[in-house]
Amino acid sequence: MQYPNFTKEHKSLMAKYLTKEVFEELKDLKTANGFTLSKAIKSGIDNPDSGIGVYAGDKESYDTFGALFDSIIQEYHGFSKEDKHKSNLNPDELDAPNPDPKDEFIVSTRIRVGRNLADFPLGPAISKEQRDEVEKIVSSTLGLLKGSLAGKYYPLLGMSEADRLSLVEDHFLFKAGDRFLESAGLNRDWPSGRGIYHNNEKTFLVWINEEDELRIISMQKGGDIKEVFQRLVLAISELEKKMKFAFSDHLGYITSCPTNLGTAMRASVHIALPKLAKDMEKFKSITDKHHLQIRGVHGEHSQSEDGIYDISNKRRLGVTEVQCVQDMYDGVVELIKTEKEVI
Ligand code: ADP
Ligand code: CIR
Repeated sequence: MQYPNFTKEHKSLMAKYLTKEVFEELKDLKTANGFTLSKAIKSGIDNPDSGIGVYAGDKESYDTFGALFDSIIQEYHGFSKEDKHKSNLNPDELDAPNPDPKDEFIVSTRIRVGRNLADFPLGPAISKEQRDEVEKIVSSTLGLLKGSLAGKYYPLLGMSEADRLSLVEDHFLFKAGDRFLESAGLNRDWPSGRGIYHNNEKTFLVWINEEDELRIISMQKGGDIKEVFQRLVLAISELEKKMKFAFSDHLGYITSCPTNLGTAMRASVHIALPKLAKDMEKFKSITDKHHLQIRGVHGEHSQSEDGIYDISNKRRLGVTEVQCVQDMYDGVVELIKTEKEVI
């Protein structure tokens, strides 16, 4: 493998930190699952507009290719090689009374975590047989859930195109054909092994074998952020009794994209801020202060519609789950206050 031909358009953290020296050190290394540097960086090379540009094939990738991953993790999360991740999933420690009880601004709230099974490679290095096995293990385990978490698994294989599109449009299901995931090898054998589990109300959902083997999701209309967190915590604790997830004391929950390490949590609201949207500088100064990210309403790399934005925590590693949600909550309170003040 030759040193990549980076252009001016390659702006990812991978392009920034893959110096010739780092490349020479890592170019011939391979993990036990056969994952290599060239597989790890392919997405960032194929997609010059990547922000991160790198994926891991297994937990071992974070050690083997540490000379690259550590710098990216340090810059994105402000988390050093010596730091240890901390967890706190106690909803009693979250201070989050509904910031919008009249439903004037917040359309919906969603909190998700990524998880991967400890005994399998991550999606970029998994084989079709292993992926199908993960689907079987996870969907049958979900089938054991009771009460408010009880639901049904809908595999993508055999789902009508109309049903799939309506689940995507209504924000319940992942999109197909994401070019970043495509280059990372995460769309191989599509749609086999992929699917969605949900309860009847679609307030508790699990995506199987998208970017991570599980995305555990709690969501509902309105701004009762604490209720959404409580449901998620219940689901995580029930699933942890039945499955062993990939985890390290240093990096927390192991995910295929380094931005998701640690809590693997993204807590978001869809919120209407049409006035603030006309002053992006002010908007961004508030989101930056609270460590938040702005996305469009159809997920990452989408545009906003009708002044409605997806606002979520940016920090996930080295902060607890409660802090991730608190970051989002505190920022949303300030955004609503400012939106009301703008004439
Ligand atoms: P992820 O949350 O896994 O990082 P995306 O940014 O791609 O992934 O979002 C996945 C889906 O979740 C998209 O359809 C998006 O519109 C939806 N979504 C995210 N936040 C909310 C929210 N607060 N309310 C409703 N849907 C949401
Ligand atoms: C990029 O580098 O822009 C894409 N690979 C996405 C990175 C962040 N995505 C994420 O949180 N999963």
